[in-house]
Amino acid sequence: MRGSARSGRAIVALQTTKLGLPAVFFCCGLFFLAGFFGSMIPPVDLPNENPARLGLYEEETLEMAHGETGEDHVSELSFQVLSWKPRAMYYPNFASRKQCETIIRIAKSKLSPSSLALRKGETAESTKGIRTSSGTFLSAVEDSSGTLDKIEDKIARATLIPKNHGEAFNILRYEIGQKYASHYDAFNPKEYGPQSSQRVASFLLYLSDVEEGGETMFPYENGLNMNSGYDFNECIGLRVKPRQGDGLLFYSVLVNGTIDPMSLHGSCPVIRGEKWVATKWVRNEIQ
Ligand SMILES: O=C(O)CCC(=O)C(=O)O
Repeated sequence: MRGSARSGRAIVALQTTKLGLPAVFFCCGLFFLAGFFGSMIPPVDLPNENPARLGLYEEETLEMAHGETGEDHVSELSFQVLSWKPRAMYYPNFASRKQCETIIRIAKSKLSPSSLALRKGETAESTKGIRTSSGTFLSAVEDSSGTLDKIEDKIARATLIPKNHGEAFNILRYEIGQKYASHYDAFNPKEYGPQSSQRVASFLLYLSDVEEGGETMFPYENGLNMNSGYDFNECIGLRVKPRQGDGLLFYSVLVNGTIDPMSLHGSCPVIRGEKWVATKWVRNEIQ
């Protein structure tokens, strides 16, 4: 009892003790001096550690010596690997809505029915119905707004292939019911005859959303459906829904330079809405 009464008094004494003004000034001064001198101490060098990797300079990018054709800055390009068979990557927000609308505006007045590269023995008549969109070819020099030029630069960074390997953009519009049956972008010389260069990669920039349908499909993704008598008009396999401003890159040629059989792809029919897409075919030779 007595012990607890004593400790009770001590608590009361502590609670009621007040610091005088001089003591407060003294403490403040002490903290100020500690901070001032502390800031003058040089940072300790951590051997063998890159400061950026340690997260010390989050806002800074480290400058790196670069070649004549290189870049003086570090930048990010976010993407998702959709498939390794075929190699297909998805780039969200690759272009802005304004850029997409500019491209559509330029292309709109130039559209004509899309055509096909014909295999030996094929005619326009025998291939009717395979590709039913309309479209036009647009090169960056035809676009005084500079939008296509900027997009080309970005595609070169994504593909890691210089932009002079790209064909002109093929801007496509699919209306309801229109589609592109499954096909290869690469040209097999056995079917198309000798080629002076080959399409190695395709970059699709979706210029519009599509309410329903219009997906880009890869029916043979990861070897699926390859031995089942696939009907090239059927919309199956990996399907990528178009979203305005997003990009899809896939490679038609394997690392060893041969055509990737799994790069077969097409456009499912549009069911509701309208689909706009800008295709950039990238070749193994300068264009
Ligand atoms: O429109 C699509 O989604 C596919 C286009 C295409 O296959 C092509 O242009 O080669």
